[in-house]
Amino acid sequence: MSGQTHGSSEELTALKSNVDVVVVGAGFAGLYMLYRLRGLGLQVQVIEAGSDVGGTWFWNRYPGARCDVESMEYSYSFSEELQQEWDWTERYATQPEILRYINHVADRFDLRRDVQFNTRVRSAIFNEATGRWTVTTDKGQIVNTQFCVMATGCLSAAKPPEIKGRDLFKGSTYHTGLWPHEPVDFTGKTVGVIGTGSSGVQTIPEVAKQAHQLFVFQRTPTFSLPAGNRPLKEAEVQEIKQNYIDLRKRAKVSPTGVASYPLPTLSALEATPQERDLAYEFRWQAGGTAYTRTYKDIMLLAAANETAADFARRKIQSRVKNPELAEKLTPRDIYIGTKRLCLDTQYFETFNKDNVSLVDIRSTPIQEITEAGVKTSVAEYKLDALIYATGFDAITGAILNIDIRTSSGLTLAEKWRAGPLTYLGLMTAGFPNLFMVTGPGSPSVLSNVIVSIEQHVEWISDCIQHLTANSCAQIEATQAAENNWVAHVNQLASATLFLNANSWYMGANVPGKPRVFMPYVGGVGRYREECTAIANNGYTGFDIKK
Ligand code: FAD
Ligand code: N01
Repeated sequence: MSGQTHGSSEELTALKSNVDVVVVGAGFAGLYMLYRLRGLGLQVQVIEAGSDVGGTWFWNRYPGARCDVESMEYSYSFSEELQQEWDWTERYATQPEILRYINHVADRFDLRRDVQFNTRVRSAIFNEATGRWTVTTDKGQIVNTQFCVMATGCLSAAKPPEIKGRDLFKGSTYHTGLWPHEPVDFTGKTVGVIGTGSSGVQTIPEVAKQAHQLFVFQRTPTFSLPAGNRPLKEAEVQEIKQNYIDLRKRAKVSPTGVASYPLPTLSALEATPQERDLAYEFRWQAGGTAYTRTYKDIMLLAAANETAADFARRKIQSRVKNPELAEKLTPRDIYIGTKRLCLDTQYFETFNKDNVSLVDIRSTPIQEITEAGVKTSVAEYKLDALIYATGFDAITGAILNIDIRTSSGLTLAEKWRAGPLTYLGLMTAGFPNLFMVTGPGSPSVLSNVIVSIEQHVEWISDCIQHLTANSCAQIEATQAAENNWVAHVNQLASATLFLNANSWYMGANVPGKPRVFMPYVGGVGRYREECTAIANNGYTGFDIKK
């Protein structure tokens, strides 16, 4: 695969061998964690597999990559100076712009000097006798630390598909989540894309502009809305900046971490068909994933969901000229929103181009990758380049790629064999002083992730400060609190339609992964309240030791 670690950053620091906190990952989460912990006067070592900061935005350099939460909201809120000085140029920022922003943050707060790049954490072992963790890297380096923070990302373990013959292909191969740093030119090439989730939907229109011929291998048609991306006007940026503090406050207590999303109060089933069409049309034109928040019961009741799905299907059909092709691109057997809703720029219209062909691999499955290209049950597609837009081993993948265990032999992999078990998505019983940022059982990927990251980072740093101030060495989630939390998370999820989808939220995209709905659906605001109350009550549900 062409997307190894590249980049310019030197290894700026020698790895410290003894610290207060090891933070794994230097994306939005790891960098803010470092900033906060430094502010407490702690010795911190961040370890990052990539050659520079950025996480998601370092790795996902595929053409068309951009955020789907508006840039003015998809950014840090912790520094008023930072949010005033940075100018976003588009409603949904491109990957290069977001990466420039993260680099600016790293420089502005002088963060790089505590980050070891090009280094992957392989194991973290808790010594019950000393109460400290031993972290080992792929270079054989060892760091001894009191606390470990996994800021490893929910969508950072790229997942190629299990298709026979993947290594045989003689052309160029790419994964959207491991894209090379040098520009890739598809001009004049015959290209295949496997996967039509958010990454595929963004990259397909861009590759189609260059490729001589593009074959899109689609297993499941996708619900996607026009993003409505556009340049931001100076006046609107200034207006938001003048009210930034208020906007950020509203985001923090909202269900999704997005202040500008509506709080629906009406049921889709109480509206007339005409009223619904008007309401859906309004949301459609507005752009953004708030479409499924047009009514309060879209994600709860099948009949309500069908009204939103039906409108979206009609829109898809109006965007594709050939009715037979339009039908193949139209999702029929999935509730809208139960797989992450995609936002696109000209995705469906791209299939009207002469150089773009849809290969429906549900009716004609891929049998193997050959030296020449992709072979389905009916044809072999000869390709110069093959792009896997096949997603990630999400939420638990990056954490479980690290051998996390205790000296008495408890392993996280074994503990989570039937699905992740956490208290608040922040800690897991049996593993003292090990924190997760946006871990399973927290709102994470169902929210504006930066809002959820900031909340977790602040909670963790406040917790460490509390321990230090009270001369306490250790904190651990109790088994009872964890059991209750897991039951609560599952109970909330079971009242929604999410459990019906073969989604990565459910682990369904990874063979053998337990089918468990991993995020917390109760909303960002409600979740924050629970976390804050627990801390204010002296860390209820946690065992704290001197
Ligand atoms: P990441 O950015 O994933 O960073 C984790 C870092 O940890 C990575 O750099 C990785 O290399 C490193 N790491 C992992 N394991 C190890 C290890 N063992 N050793 C060393 N380093 C390790 N969210 C939104 O809210 N809005 C959006 O619009 C949005 N757009 C997205 C677009 C794309 C293409 C993708 C893939 C995701 C998007 N997300 C979006 C989710 C996005 O992942 C988060 O918003 C956010 O960037 C996550 O930051 P993070 O620091 O938690 O994790
Ligand atoms: O991954 P996905 P993604 N054979 O898992 C197909 C965020 N993100 O990288 O549906 C054939 O969603 C699979 O088919 P199916 C966002 O949270 C955001 O696109 O399993 N096909 C599907 O079509 C997003 O949800 C943005 O039948 C195979 C696709 O590959 C998350 O990251 C942009 C296959 C995978 O879709 C992941 O998105 C990008 C196989 N063996 C990402 N295996 C924004 O816009 C998988 N597929 C902000």
